[in-house]
Amino acid sequence: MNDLHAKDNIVTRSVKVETSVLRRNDQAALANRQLLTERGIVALNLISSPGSGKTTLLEVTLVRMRERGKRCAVIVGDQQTDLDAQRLYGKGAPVRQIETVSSCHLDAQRVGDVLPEVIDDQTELLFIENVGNLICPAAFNLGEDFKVVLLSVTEGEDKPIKYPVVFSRAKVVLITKCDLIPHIEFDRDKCLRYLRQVNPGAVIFELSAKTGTGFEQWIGYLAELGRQDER
Ligand SMILES: Nc1nc2c(ncn2[C@@H]2O[C@H](COP(=O)(O)OP(=O)(O)OP(=O)(O)O)[C@@H](O)[C@H]2O)c(=O)[nH]1
Ligand SMILES: [Mg+2]
Repeated sequence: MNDLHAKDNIVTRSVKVETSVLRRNDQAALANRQLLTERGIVALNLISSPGSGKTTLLEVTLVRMRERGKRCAVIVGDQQTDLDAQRLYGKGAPVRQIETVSSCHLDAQRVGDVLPEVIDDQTELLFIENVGNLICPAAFNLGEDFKVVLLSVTEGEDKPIKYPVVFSRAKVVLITKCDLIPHIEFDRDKCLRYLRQVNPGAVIFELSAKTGTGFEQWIGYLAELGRQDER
Protein backbone atom coordinates (compact mmCIF):
# COMPACT_ATOMS: atom_id res chain seq x y z
CA MET A 1 0.00 0.00 0.00
CA ASN A 2 2.82 2.36 0.95
CA ASP A 3 4.59 1.49 -2.30
CA LEU A 4 1.51 2.42 -4.28
CA HIS A 5 1.27 5.80 -2.52
CA ALA A 6 4.94 6.46 -3.17
CA LYS A 7 4.51 5.73 -6.89
CA ASP A 8 1.40 7.92 -7.07
CA ASN A 9 3.34 10.72 -5.47
CA ILE A 10 6.16 10.46 -8.02
CA VAL A 11 3.67 10.48 -10.90
CA THR A 12 1.90 13.55 -9.48
CA ARG A 13 5.17 15.42 -8.98
CA SER A 14 6.49 14.64 -12.48
CA VAL A 15 3.24 15.82 -14.07
CA LYS A 16 3.48 19.08 -12.08
CA VAL A 17 7.09 19.70 -13.13
CA GLU A 18 6.24 19.01 -16.80
CA THR A 19 3.24 21.34 -16.64
CA SER A 20 5.29 24.17 -15.17
CA VAL A 21 8.10 23.70 -17.74
CA LEU A 22 5.57 23.87 -20.56
CA ARG A 23 3.81 26.89 -19.00
CA ARG A 24 7.11 28.76 -18.76
CA ASN A 25 7.87 27.81 -22.34
CA ASP A 26 4.48 29.05 -23.51
CA GLN A 27 5.08 32.46 -21.90
CA ALA A 28 8.42 32.79 -23.70
CA ALA A 29 6.80 31.59 -26.94
CA LEU A 30 4.19 34.33 -26.60
CA ALA A 31 6.95 36.96 -26.25
CA ASN A 32 8.68 35.58 -29.36
CA ARG A 33 5.36 35.62 -31.22
CA GLN A 34 4.73 39.24 -30.30
CA LEU A 35 8.17 40.33 -31.48
CA LEU A 36 7.81 38.41 -34.75
CA THR A 37 4.32 39.78 -35.38
CA GLU A 38 5.43 43.37 -34.68
CA ARG A 39 8.21 42.95 -37.27
CA GLY A 40 5.97 41.14 -39.78
CA ILE A 41 8.27 38.10 -39.81
CA VAL A 42 6.96 34.64 -40.71
CA ALA A 43 8.70 31.95 -38.62
CA LEU A 44 8.93 28.26 -39.53
CA ASN A 45 9.92 25.56 -37.03
CA LEU A 46 11.70 22.75 -38.96
CA ILE A 47 11.44 19.37 -37.25
CA SER A 48 12.62 15.88 -38.26
CA SER A 49 14.64 12.86 -37.25
CA PRO A 50 18.41 13.42 -37.20
CA GLY A 51 19.77 13.48 -40.74
CA SER A 52 16.51 13.89 -42.68
CA GLY A 53 17.98 16.82 -44.55
CA LYS A 54 17.00 19.98 -42.64
CA THR A 55 20.34 21.76 -43.03
CA THR A 56 20.75 20.63 -46.64
CA LEU A 57 17.26 21.95 -47.37
CA LEU A 58 18.21 25.30 -45.80
CA GLU A 59 21.50 25.46 -47.73
CA VAL A 60 19.57 25.34 -51.00
CA THR A 61 16.58 27.35 -49.78
CA LEU A 62 18.64 30.31 -48.49
CA VAL A 63 20.44 30.69 -51.82
CA ARG A 64 17.18 30.50 -53.78
CA MET A 65 15.47 32.99 -51.46
CA ARG A 66 18.39 35.40 -51.76
CA GLU A 67 18.03 35.21 -55.56
CA ARG A 68 14.40 36.25 -55.12
CA GLY A 69 15.36 39.15 -52.86
CA LYS A 70 13.62 37.65 -49.83
CA ARG A 71 15.38 38.42 -46.52
CA CYS A 72 15.80 35.34 -44.31
CA ALA A 73 17.32 34.55 -40.92
CA VAL A 74 18.18 31.21 -39.31
CA ILE A 75 18.37 29.84 -35.79
CA VAL A 76 19.70 26.29 -35.66
CA GLY A 77 19.67 23.92 -32.70
CA ASP A 78 21.84 20.88 -32.07
CA GLN A 79 22.84 19.09 -28.90
CA GLN A 80 26.48 19.98 -29.60
CA THR A 81 28.69 21.64 -32.22
CA ASP A 82 28.10 24.54 -34.58
CA LEU A 83 28.60 22.39 -37.67
CA ASP A 84 25.19 23.23 -39.10
CA ALA A 85 25.67 26.97 -38.60
CA GLN A 86 29.06 26.70 -40.34
CA ARG A 87 27.32 25.12 -43.34
CA LEU A 88 24.76 27.92 -43.47
CA TYR A 89 27.09 30.92 -43.14
CA GLY A 90 27.61 32.90 -46.34
CA LYS A 91 24.25 31.96 -47.85
CA GLY A 92 22.77 35.44 -47.48
CA ALA A 93 21.13 35.12 -44.06
CA PRO A 94 22.26 35.78 -40.47
CA VAL A 95 22.67 32.47 -38.62
CA ARG A 96 22.89 31.68 -34.89
CA GLN A 97 23.61 28.21 -33.48
CA ILE A 98 22.13 27.08 -30.17
CA GLU A 99 23.78 24.14 -28.42
CA THR A 100 21.12 22.53 -26.23
CA VAL A 101 23.68 20.24 -24.45
CA SER A 102 21.38 18.13 -22.26
CA SER A 103 18.11 18.89 -24.01
CA CYS A 104 16.59 17.04 -26.98
CA HIS A 105 14.67 20.03 -28.34
CA LEU A 106 14.78 23.81 -28.65
CA ASP A 107 12.70 25.80 -26.21
CA ALA A 108 11.20 29.25 -26.56
CA GLN A 109 13.47 30.89 -23.97
CA ARG A 110 16.62 29.84 -25.79
CA VAL A 111 15.20 30.97 -29.12
CA GLY A 112 14.12 34.28 -27.57
CA ASP A 113 17.64 34.87 -26.26
CA VAL A 114 19.17 34.89 -29.76
CA LEU A 115 16.19 36.16 -31.73
CA PRO A 116 17.19 39.88 -31.58
CA GLU A 117 20.66 38.96 -32.92
CA VAL A 118 19.37 37.41 -36.16
CA ILE A 119 16.39 39.55 -37.13
CA ASP A 120 16.27 43.17 -38.23
CA ASP A 121 13.72 45.51 -39.82
CA GLN A 122 14.20 43.86 -43.21
CA THR A 123 13.77 40.23 -42.14
CA GLU A 124 10.82 38.52 -43.78
CA LEU A 125 11.31 34.82 -43.03
CA LEU A 126 12.84 33.09 -40.01
CA PHE A 127 13.80 29.42 -40.22
CA ILE A 128 14.31 27.62 -36.92
CA GLU A 129 16.03 24.25 -37.44
CA ASN A 130 15.13 22.20 -34.38
CA VAL A 131 17.24 19.44 -32.82
CA GLY A 132 16.90 16.18 -34.77
CA ASN A 133 14.09 14.41 -32.93
CA LEU A 134 10.54 13.46 -33.89
CA ILE A 135 9.04 13.45 -30.40
CA CYS A 136 10.12 16.20 -27.97
CA PRO A 137 10.17 19.24 -30.33
CA ALA A 138 6.46 18.67 -31.02
CA ALA A 139 5.59 19.70 -27.46
CA PHE A 140 7.51 22.98 -27.37
CA ASN A 141 5.98 25.97 -29.10
CA LEU A 142 8.76 28.40 -30.06
CA GLY A 143 6.45 31.23 -31.14
CA GLU A 144 6.58 30.08 -34.75
CA ASP A 145 3.82 30.60 -37.29
CA PHE A 146 3.85 26.93 -38.15
CA LYS A 147 5.79 23.68 -38.07
CA VAL A 148 7.41 22.08 -41.10
CA VAL A 149 8.13 18.37 -40.61
CA LEU A 150 10.62 16.58 -42.85
CA LEU A 151 10.47 12.87 -43.59
CA SER A 152 13.28 11.44 -45.71
CA VAL A 153 12.46 8.45 -47.88
CA THR A 154 15.19 6.35 -46.24
CA GLU A 155 13.33 6.47 -42.90
CA GLY A 156 10.41 4.41 -44.20
CA GLU A 157 6.85 5.30 -45.08
CA ASP A 158 5.44 4.28 -41.70
CA LYS A 159 6.79 7.24 -39.70
CA PRO A 160 3.62 9.39 -39.88
CA ILE A 161 1.58 6.77 -38.04
CA LYS A 162 4.41 5.84 -35.64
CA TYR A 163 4.97 9.48 -34.64
CA PRO A 164 1.53 10.94 -35.28
CA VAL A 165 1.77 13.87 -32.87
CA VAL A 166 4.44 15.79 -34.73
CA PHE A 167 2.99 14.97 -38.15
CA SER A 168 -0.51 15.99 -37.06
CA ARG A 169 0.80 19.39 -35.85
CA ALA A 170 2.62 20.22 -39.10
CA LYS A 171 1.20 22.68 -41.57
CA VAL A 172 3.76 21.53 -44.14
CA VAL A 173 5.37 18.11 -44.61
CA LEU A 174 8.44 17.74 -46.81
CA ILE A 175 9.26 14.29 -48.16
CA THR A 176 13.00 14.62 -48.72
CA LYS A 177 15.77 12.74 -50.56
CA CYS A 178 13.36 11.64 -53.31
CA ASP A 179 16.34 11.07 -55.62
CA LEU A 180 17.03 7.92 -53.56
CA ILE A 181 13.64 6.28 -54.22
CA PRO A 182 14.88 4.15 -57.15
CA HIS A 183 17.56 2.64 -54.90
CA ILE A 184 15.45 1.72 -51.88
CA GLU A 185 12.10 0.24 -50.96
CA PHE A 186 9.82 3.20 -50.34
CA ASP A 187 6.08 2.92 -50.86
CA ARG A 188 5.15 6.50 -51.82
CA ASP A 189 1.40 5.87 -51.99
CA LYS A 190 1.40 4.30 -48.56
CA CYS A 191 3.40 7.21 -47.14
CA LEU A 192 0.94 9.74 -48.55
CA ARG A 193 -1.99 7.67 -47.25
CA TYR A 194 -0.48 7.56 -43.74
CA LEU A 195 0.19 11.28 -43.84
CA ARG A 196 -3.40 12.02 -44.87
CA GLN A 197 -4.59 9.69 -42.12
CA VAL A 198 -2.91 11.72 -39.35
CA ASN A 199 -3.10 15.14 -41.03
CA PRO A 200 -5.61 15.46 -43.88
CA GLY A 201 -4.86 19.17 -44.40
CA ALA A 202 -1.06 19.08 -44.55
CA VAL A 203 0.60 20.80 -47.48
CA ILE A 204 3.03 18.23 -48.89
CA PHE A 205 6.10 18.80 -51.05
CA GLU A 206 8.26 15.99 -52.46
CA LEU A 207 11.84 17.19 -52.76
CA SER A 208 15.41 16.34 -53.58
CA ALA A 209 18.06 18.82 -52.49
CA LYS A 210 20.54 16.93 -54.67
CA THR A 211 18.66 17.14 -57.99
CA GLY A 212 16.48 20.19 -57.21
CA THR A 213 13.27 18.24 -57.79
CA GLY A 214 10.28 19.95 -56.15
CA PHE A 215 12.19 23.09 -55.17
CA GLU A 216 10.34 25.40 -57.56
CA GLN A 217 7.09 24.60 -55.74
CA TRP A 218 8.68 24.85 -52.26
CA ILE A 219 10.40 28.15 -52.98
CA GLY A 220 7.26 29.50 -54.64
CA TYR A 221 5.29 28.59 -51.51
CA LEU A 222 7.81 30.35 -49.24
CA ALA A 223 7.91 33.44 -51.43
CA GLU A 224 4.16 33.89 -51.01
CA LEU A 225 4.25 33.69 -47.19
CA GLY A 226 3.37 36.97 -45.53
CA ARG A 227 2.18 38.45 -48.84
CA GLN A 228 -1.49 37.97 -47.87
CA ASP A 229 -1.05 40.73 -45.25
CA GLU A 230 0.46 43.11 -47.81
CA ARG A 231 -2.55 42.94 -50.15
N1 LIG B 1 20.63 11.79 -51.66
C1 LIG B 1 20.30 12.83 -50.91
N2 LIG B 1 20.95 13.07 -49.76
C2 LIG B 1 20.57 14.14 -49.02
C3 LIG B 1 19.51 15.00 -49.42
N3 LIG B 1 19.35 15.94 -48.46
C4 LIG B 1 20.28 15.68 -47.53
N4 LIG B 1 21.02 14.60 -47.86
C5 LIG B 1 22.13 14.03 -47.09
O1 LIG B 1 21.64 13.56 -45.86
C6 LIG B 1 22.63 13.75 -44.84
C7 LIG B 1 22.04 14.51 -43.66
O2 LIG B 1 21.64 15.78 -44.11
P1 LIG B 1 21.51 17.03 -43.14
O3 LIG B 1 21.00 18.16 -43.97
O4 LIG B 1 22.75 17.26 -42.37
O5 LIG B 1 20.37 16.53 -42.15
P2 LIG B 1 19.80 17.26 -40.85
O6 LIG B 1 18.35 16.92 -40.78
O7 LIG B 1 20.14 18.69 -40.86
O8 LIG B 1 20.58 16.51 -39.70
P3 LIG B 1 20.67 16.93 -38.14
O9 LIG B 1 20.87 18.41 -38.07
O10 LIG B 1 21.85 16.16 -37.65
O11 LIG B 1 19.39 16.47 -37.53
C8 LIG B 1 23.79 14.47 -45.51
O12 LIG B 1 24.78 13.51 -45.84
C9 LIG B 1 23.18 15.06 -46.76
O13 LIG B 1 24.10 15.21 -47.82
C10 LIG B 1 18.84 14.73 -50.65
O14 LIG B 1 17.91 15.42 -51.09
N5 LIG B 1 19.27 13.63 -51.36
MG1 LIG C 1 21.05 19.86 -39.42
